[in-house]
Amino acid sequence: MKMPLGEEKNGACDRSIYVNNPHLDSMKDDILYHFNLGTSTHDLPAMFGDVKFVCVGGSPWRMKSFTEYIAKELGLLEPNAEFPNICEGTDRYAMYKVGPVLSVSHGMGIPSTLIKLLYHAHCTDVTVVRIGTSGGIGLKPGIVVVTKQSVDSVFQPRLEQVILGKPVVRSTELDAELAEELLQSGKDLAEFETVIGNTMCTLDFYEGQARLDGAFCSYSEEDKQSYLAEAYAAGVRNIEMESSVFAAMCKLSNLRAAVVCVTLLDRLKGDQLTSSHDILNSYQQRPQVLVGHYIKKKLNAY
Ligand code: R2B
Ligand code: URA
Repeated sequence: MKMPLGEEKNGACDRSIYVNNPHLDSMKDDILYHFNLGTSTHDLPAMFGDVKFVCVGGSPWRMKSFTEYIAKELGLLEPNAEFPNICEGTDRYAMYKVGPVLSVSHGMGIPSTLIKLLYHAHCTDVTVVRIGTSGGIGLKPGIVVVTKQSVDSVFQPRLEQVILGKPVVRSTELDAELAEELLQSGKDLAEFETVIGNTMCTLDFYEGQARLDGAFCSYSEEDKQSYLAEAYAAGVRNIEMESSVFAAMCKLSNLRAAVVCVTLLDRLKGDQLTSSHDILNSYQQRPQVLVGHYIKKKLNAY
């Protein structure tokens, strides 16, 4: 569905995907360059039209392993099944599909191209979940945080983006009902602790997250602790780097969206990721297990 030019609201109660770009109408084909896909080279509705759940995360490995996991959970794992990377031919993204679940790695940052893909594929009633990693505040490592609100570095639920040199502020509001359902999935599973809280999204891993171990640092341990205490008081329970742009884009596109990130360390106790790779890998699987449980429950309810 196309929105009238200049309108950025989504008060929609239908479940189609919105784009807001009048120029798209005059394009004979749309090359989704970053995915190595396009509207004239690929039959996007046939390839993706049945997608109901999209899971996005930073690492290609994690998103492939999520696809294998969800295939098993949904009983869609054929013997010797291979899941080819749909974006083969570009190393920017990895994308896998099994049944109605699309799994996409985005590296650092989020592709708005994904929204165009879902739009061109005429998808409806899609739920998008970012599954990721984060630094916790006052939480033991390994706890899964379902985001209530994605907030900026002054704890406001907004994203400022510069368009044609002018700042545009967008809401980063997420779907409250979906967040509660995901929290419930975590509780049903009872395999690890799951909490709900605000997630602070930053542009930088070091100074942006009040770390003392970056290339640059102009503040003290006390300054760091008092900033993190302020964040905690504002309801922030974890920090990562993609939720705000993810939330803002999903809201503009009428996509039901959530963010589920595991904490890899407690930032009140340190800045370096000192746990072993095996431990970190096992933590990273927790959001996958939680979201897998949620998807299975939803599909069984259809
Ligand atoms: C979480 O982890 C990454 C940084 O290590 C970043 O992509 C994020 O949001
Ligand atoms: N990802 C982040 O952005 N910050 C952390 O501290 C850990 C993972």
